[in-house]
Amino acid sequence: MHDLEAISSNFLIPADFQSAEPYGSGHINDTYAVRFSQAGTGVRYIFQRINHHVFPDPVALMRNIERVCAHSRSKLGGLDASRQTLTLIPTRDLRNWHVDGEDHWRCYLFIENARTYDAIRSLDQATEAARAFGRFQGMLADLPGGRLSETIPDFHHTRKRFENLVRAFEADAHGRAGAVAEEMAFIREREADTDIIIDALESGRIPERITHNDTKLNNVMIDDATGEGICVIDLDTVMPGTALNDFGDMIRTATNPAREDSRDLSEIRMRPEYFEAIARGYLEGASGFLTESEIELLPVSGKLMTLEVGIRFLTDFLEGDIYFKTQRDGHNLDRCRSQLRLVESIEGQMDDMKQRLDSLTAVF
Ligand code: ADP
Ligand code: GN1
Ligand code: MG
Repeated sequence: MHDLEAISSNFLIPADFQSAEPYGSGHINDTYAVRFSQAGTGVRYIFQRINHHVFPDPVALMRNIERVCAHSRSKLGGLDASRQTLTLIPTRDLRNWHVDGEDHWRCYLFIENARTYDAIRSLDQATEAARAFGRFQGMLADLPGGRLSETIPDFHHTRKRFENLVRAFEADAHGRAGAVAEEMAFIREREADTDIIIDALESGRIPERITHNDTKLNNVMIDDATGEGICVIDLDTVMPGTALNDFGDMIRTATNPAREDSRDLSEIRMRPEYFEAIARGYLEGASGFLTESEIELLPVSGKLMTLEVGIRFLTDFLEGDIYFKTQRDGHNLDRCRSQLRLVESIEGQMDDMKQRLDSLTAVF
């Protein structure tokens, strides 16, 4: 726990500190909900310490976020913009982040009366989340000011993720390789899949776009009253990418009824009606900018993103749990196993997904 009273005193918040608590279930940053009294009324702000092991250049990252927030705000107009896009609170020296030794801190308005979900609850929620991510991509299509910085190079280079896994397995620095033979075999059988998106991008078959790159369900805030997907959050990885990574990660996180780290593999599955709900929302939100080649690859993208994240969880398990936050022994291995189970489930339903997508694209 950090001293949030001291940290928050560096930001231009005209209110009195009351309390702070760790918040949310993100795997990367340290997030706190901090409560203040503002002229007698309780208000909350979100404070985040940027994980500088994961993001080696926090200043470049914050410059990206400044541009993305300002552009989204200009697109939304005045009406309710502070609920539909993240709003950075400046520091007393008028920057959008505070440096404390090695740490970089930022502060956002707390979006109240809305929440994120770690596991999907309904078909409507899936459509709403996907629509929000689709709209977000649409808003950023004409972002001025040149290419965004790559906050993590090769973030979705699935082939390189595979190679890192093989290296970690061979090095076996923590003596865990013996426990993962089955998982390694499963992933090696699918090695060729790791090239599909990268090849499509490099050959020019699909375009580079500004994408979110971390479209898991709990990175979109859902309004408590209306159920609408109101605000896309967790903007650290907004950078050049492909629409397929964004769509695929929604399939990974919003078709499966179970949580990402569930140990009960029997409850893990891709539900095709949820695939359809996500595709509908995304196609509506992305309002016609997707190319035919992108649409063709949508069904397989869910499998590829799930495989990629499974590879990353297994790599981290082998490397001693240094990247993703963990709450128990074997947590990353449990997460990997659930992802691989989901890959299998998706593989068994490719035809069903394609048919559903065909019926939808006939309408759009
Ligand atoms: P991480 O990169 O660690 O995943 P996130 O930026 O996703 O961090 O934040 C973690 C959680 O904090 C989110 O899932 C969400 O529940 C909550 N959160 C983040 N930003 C806000 C905000 N501006 N208002 C309300 N809740 C927020
Ligand atoms: C991390 O930050 P969070 O929890 O939203 C990770 C994603 C993974 C995800 C798996 C910067 O997302 O890439 O897909 O965990 N973010 C980063 O749950 O690595
Ligand atoms: Mg997050």
